Amino acid sequence: MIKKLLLMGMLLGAVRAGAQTYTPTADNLAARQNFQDMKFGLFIHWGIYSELGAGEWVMNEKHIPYDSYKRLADFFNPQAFNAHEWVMFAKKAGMKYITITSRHHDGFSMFGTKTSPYNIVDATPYHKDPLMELAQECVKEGIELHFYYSLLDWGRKDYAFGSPIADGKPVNGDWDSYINFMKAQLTELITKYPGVKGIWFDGHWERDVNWHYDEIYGLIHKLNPAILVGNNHHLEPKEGEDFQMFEKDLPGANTTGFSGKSKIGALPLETCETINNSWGFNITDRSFKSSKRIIHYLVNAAGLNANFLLNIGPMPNGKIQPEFTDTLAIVGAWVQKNGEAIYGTRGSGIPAQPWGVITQKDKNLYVHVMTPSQQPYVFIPQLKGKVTKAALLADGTAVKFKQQTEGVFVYLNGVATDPADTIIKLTTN
Ligand code: FHN
Repeated sequence: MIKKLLLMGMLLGAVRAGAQTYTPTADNLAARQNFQDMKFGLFIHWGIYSELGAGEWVMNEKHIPYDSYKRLADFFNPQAFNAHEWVMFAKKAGMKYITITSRHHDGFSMFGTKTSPYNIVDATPYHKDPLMELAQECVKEGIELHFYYSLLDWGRKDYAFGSPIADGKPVNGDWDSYINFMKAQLTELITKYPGVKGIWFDGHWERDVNWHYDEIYGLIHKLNPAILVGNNHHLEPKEGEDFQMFEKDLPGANTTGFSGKSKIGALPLETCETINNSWGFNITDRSFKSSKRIIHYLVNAAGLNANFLLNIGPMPNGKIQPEFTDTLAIVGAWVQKNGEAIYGTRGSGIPAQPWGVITQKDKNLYVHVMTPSQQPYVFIPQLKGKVTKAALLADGTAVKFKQQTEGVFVYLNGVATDPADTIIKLTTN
C-alpha cells in the first residue's frame, strides 16, 4: 500500500512538472549515429546584416531602430549566390553537413515564408529563395542540411524584446502568437525543403519564459521523427532534444563563459567555432584561424566524441571570401588524406593528453600526436584490449610500441611526422 502511494505521488509529481518522456524512433537513433559519423560540418551565418559587414548583431550593437534596419532588405540582392558553389566549398573542405541560419535574431527570414512578409522572397529585390536552392543542391550532392532557427526576435511585436516577463511570458507581447508563428515557420522549413535533417535552436538564453518546447519539439518530431533537434541553450540537454551543442568551446571546457551550466549529457555532441572571430560577415575581422588550428579543433573535438561545426559568414553578394576558401582547401586536403581517423570514429574514452587525443573505430585506435612530445615516445594510459600492431596511418610504416598494465608506449623516433597531426593507428584484438 505504502509502495503504491509512493508511486502515485511520484507520478503526480511528474505530471505536475509537465514531464513528458520522449522516445526517439529507430530512424531518429539511426540519424544520430549518422550525425556522429559525419564529424565535420559547415555553419553559415548569412542575412541582411551581412550588408553592413559588421556581424549579425549589428542591429543590436549599433542601436539601429528596427524600422531603419528593415530597409536593408530593400538592397539585399545576392546576385552572385550559387548554391552549387557553397555545397562544393563544404565538400572540398571535407565537411558532410551544412547548418545555415534560416532566421537570426534580427527576425529576417532567409527563406520564402507565408508567415511574414519580412523574408528574402517578398522583401528583397532578389525575390528568390536561396535556402530552397541550397536544400536541393545538398540532396543532389549528398550533403546533410540543418537549419539554424532563432527563438529570439529583436523586432516582432508579439515577442516584445525588452519587455518584463511575468508568468512565463513577455508582459507587453503576445506570447501565444509568437509561439504559433514559430511553429508555422518550422512546419514550412520541415515540410517544404527537401532533405532537412536537423533544427538548431538559438536564443533561449535571452529570456526566462515558457518556450513551449514540448509543443515545438513534439511538432518537429511529428512532422519528421528522424529530425535532430538541438538547442544552444548552454544547459544540460532537455527532453525532446537529439543532440547537444557547445559554442566556441570543446565539450567540458568553458573559456568563453557560455558553458558554465552546460553539463555534458548522453546525446551526440557538437561544438561550433568561427573561422575568424565573427559569425556573420565582418569586413574588418582579419583574425583568420590557420588551417592547422582548424585541423586541431576538428581532431580535438573528435577525440572528445564531438562533431565540429565550423562557421563562415558569406558576403552580402553571396560569395565566400577567398581567405576562407584558401584555408579550407588545405583543411580539406588533410581530411581527405586522414579521414579514416576522423569520420565514423568515436571518442576513445581515454582523456586528452598533453600531446593530443585518441579516436576509435571498431578495434582500431588512432593516436593523434599534435604537439610533439619532449620524450621520444607518447604514453597512452587506460588502454583496454591488447595492441597487436602499430603503424603510421600516412603510409603504413610499422611503429614500435610496448604495452604494460598501465598503458602503451608508442615510440616516435625515426617516425615521419606531419606538422599538423601525426597519426598512429593501433590495432587491438
Ligand atoms: O547570438 C548568437 C550568435 O549570433 C551566433 O548565432 C551564435 C552561434 O553559436 N549563437 C548566439 C550566441 O550564443
